[in-house]
Amino acid sequence: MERYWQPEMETASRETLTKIQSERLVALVKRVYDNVPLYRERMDNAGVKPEDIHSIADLGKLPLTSKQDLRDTYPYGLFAVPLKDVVRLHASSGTTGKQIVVGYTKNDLETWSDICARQLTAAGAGKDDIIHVSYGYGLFTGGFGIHGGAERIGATVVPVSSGNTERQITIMHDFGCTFLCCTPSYAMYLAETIEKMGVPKEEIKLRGGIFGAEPWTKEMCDSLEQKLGIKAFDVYGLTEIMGPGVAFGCSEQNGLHVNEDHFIIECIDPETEQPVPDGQQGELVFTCLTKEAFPLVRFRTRDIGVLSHEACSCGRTFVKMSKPMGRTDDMLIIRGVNVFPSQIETVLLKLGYSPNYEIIVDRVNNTDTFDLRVEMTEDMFSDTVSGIAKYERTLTEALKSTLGIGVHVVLAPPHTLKRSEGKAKRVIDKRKETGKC
Ligand code: DLL
Repeated sequence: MERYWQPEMETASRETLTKIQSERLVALVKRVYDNVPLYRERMDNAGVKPEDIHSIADLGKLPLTSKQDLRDTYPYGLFAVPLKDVVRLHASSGTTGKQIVVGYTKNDLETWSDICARQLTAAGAGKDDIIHVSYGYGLFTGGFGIHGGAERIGATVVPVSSGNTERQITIMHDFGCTFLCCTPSYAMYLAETIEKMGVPKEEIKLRGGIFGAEPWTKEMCDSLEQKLGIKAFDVYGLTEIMGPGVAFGCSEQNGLHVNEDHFIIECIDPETEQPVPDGQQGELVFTCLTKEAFPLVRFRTRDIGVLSHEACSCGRTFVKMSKPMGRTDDMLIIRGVNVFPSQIETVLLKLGYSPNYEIIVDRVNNTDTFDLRVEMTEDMFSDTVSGIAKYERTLTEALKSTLGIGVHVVLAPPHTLKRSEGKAKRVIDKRKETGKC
């Protein structure tokens, strides 16, 4: 049976949602025009005044905002309230450039806890649950975000944060944790470590998990459910917009509901910047309707997804976005072919490999090289040399038929590739490191 945290919003009619979004958009545009010089300047340049925005139908009149705008205004240039009203700062990791800083007022933190409470409730968590949070606590939004939601629903929160994997298992076992929140790659590592430590599966009380912060496939979800004996739910978010909870998975386990009373989502063609229809892939763009400290307008996420307004069996009316298949900047172009790491993960899991892999791309004599290091399972590893060569051939062929491009596969012994305690780093693009592209 599906439960809701705020049913009046989560199941509101499209008409009500449109009305709420329109009212909030009008107020937002006025707020940013009055308080954020960059927005005022952009709107003036585009010849748009706050009075021109009457409803969400006018959204397209507003200029788009990019990650570069956030970097250019570092650290506080896009804040819409004085710093004295900001009660918390978080920041992005800065792995793809200069880090960006985001702020929250007291009300913003309340909203954040509510949307994470919706997520946890949709996953079936409640007061009686003991929630093990292994997302990093700190400037990363994962730990504190989910933590706020877990406290809001009255659950018992175990703020373990990331790292020290064996200790995490001991805590999970001894404290009787029933829900796990971390990246899917770390959940996989935890599952592997439970097995390695010889902890009997029935002594681990987990029944659900909320995983996100990185792309993960349906196959990875099935595998996690089976290994940990849980129901696994997706959660999507990004530092710039709020952190975890911007969109959340429900009992249908197919797509993520966007919290539309707080965020407007658009899906655009990244080249033409025009909206694409439901069902068609595009770049996701978010507008923060209610945020006070750091409200972004039409922020280009670079995440690629698909929207659907079809009715969901869980009863929620919020639009659904597909699992983001990656970011435009995660997409590799190898010998002219577009390759997403998630396509490789799907093939690996279908063929029974573990989701531990490394993609290494380089350019030698003006030609791209494409290597994939994959760990064998224990069973594969104990096979004969010719048996292993056969696995290698089968995998190479399957990848070629999915990706449309040849890849050099190297099978590594089990447990030899580096595990991640947060977001997994799957790609080593030496062309970028050496300035060859
Ligand atoms: O990863 C916030 C978060 C924390 C989300 C915990 C979910 C759980 P950033 O570090 O700013 O914030 O990274 C945001 O991660 O633009 C996506 O590319 C990716 N991402 C986040 N969730 C998912 C997901 C947090 N469920 C970036 N599936 C986003 C695929 C995801 N990619």
